[in-house]
Amino acid sequence: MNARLCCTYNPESIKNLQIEKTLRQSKSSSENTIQVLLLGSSESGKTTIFKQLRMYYGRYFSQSEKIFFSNIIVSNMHKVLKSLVKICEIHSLPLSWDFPPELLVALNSLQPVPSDQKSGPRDLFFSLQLSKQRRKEIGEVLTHLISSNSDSFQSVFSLTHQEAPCNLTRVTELNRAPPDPSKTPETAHKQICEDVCFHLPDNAEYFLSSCSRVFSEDFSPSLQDILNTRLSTTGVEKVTVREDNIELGIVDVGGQRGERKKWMRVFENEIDVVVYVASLAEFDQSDPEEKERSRILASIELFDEVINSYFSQLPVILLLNKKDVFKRKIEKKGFGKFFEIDNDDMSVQEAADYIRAMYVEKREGEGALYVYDMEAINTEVFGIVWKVVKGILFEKNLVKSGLLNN
Ligand SMILES: Nc1nc2c(ncn2[C@@H]2O[C@H](COP(=O)(O)OP(=O)(O)O)[C@@H](O)[C@H]2O)c(=O)[nH]1
Ligand SMILES: [Mg+2]
Repeated sequence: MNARLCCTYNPESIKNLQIEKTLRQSKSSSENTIQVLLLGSSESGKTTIFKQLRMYYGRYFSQSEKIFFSNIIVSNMHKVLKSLVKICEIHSLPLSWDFPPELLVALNSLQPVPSDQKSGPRDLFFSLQLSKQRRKEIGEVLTHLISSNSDSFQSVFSLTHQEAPCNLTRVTELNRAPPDPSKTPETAHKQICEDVCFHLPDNAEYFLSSCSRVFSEDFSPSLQDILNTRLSTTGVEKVTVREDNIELGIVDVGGQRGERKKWMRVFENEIDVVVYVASLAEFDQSDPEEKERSRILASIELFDEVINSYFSQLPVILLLNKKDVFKRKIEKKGFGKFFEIDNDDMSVQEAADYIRAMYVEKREGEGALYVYDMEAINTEVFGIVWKVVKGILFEKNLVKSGLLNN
């Protein structure tokens, strides 16, 4: 089965094959290994956790990785500004395009990657080999755009739920009962896309307030900058660490919904524990891959598949991530109305528990389920949660080597 599926691993098939081989070898060569698979829908925070893990075990980022991330940050900032401009347009907030002539050329050169260029990370708008000069030009354009529109951009961040860049009635409807996508007429679909999906990336405020620093001559990304970057994962990444004579292999996968299912089959027999990462903060969004579906229900459905079919025998650790964004959203927008709950005074923890229950009730299989709230962006919180998770993983290793009963 693996050999057949490998054909689809393009463009990273060789690397992926090597990782699979390593997974199988480490599995057979030692009982003192635990293979952990990070799963979850896109943007839930898997790669952020993967980065934190690297650092936790002293695998710091090299100079060339820092250069790579500093370019991703430029791309992320560009994306943030595009979303901000779009939201301003939707809400008729004034926008100034009054650029000094010397900046106009640079502004006009900020073109997206042509849509027919399918290979490579799709959300990169700039070459990863940004020259100093190019970086400077982009910096001047983005800085000018931000400073001349700061009032409107600030208004976007402080929009209340009535004006928020999502259609409340529509999201509530999606959260209650997702319609059959095949029955959605094209026009309605278009309408939903326009209404529901303009949410700002989670790193918007962070990078917007870091603009002058990011474009300074001697910028080198800090750990916090790297954790805030967003680059959709293609293929598989694996890190292997050793602690207390136990080898932990942690695998981060990426890709679209269809791809994820293939990966799950590939890893079915190789993995000991699944860590499912779910974003608490997506309750007010539609699914970016299928705009006519609720994003949170799509994640719960994927979780259902993971724990009740592909990995039904395995222990699953559910990490409810992005508690910080969740808290901010609830304070601004409330929670109950998104699920037609009569009480719109729910505390942050009550709301988190409500989402937790939606996931937990999917549990049918025999394997254990552990659930923790998480803030992957926060190294201190990550450290606390990881210690608990590690305890579970190490206990599983004892079970595997026959020292404990399951
Ligand atoms: N504020 C905040 N942002 C987060 C958190 N976890 C992840 N992110 C951000 O969410 C975006 C998507 O995260 P990523 O790890 O790439 O998601 P993946 O697709 O599941 O790998 C990135 O910009 C991260 O910096 C969190 O707990 N809080
Ligand atoms: Mg990822």
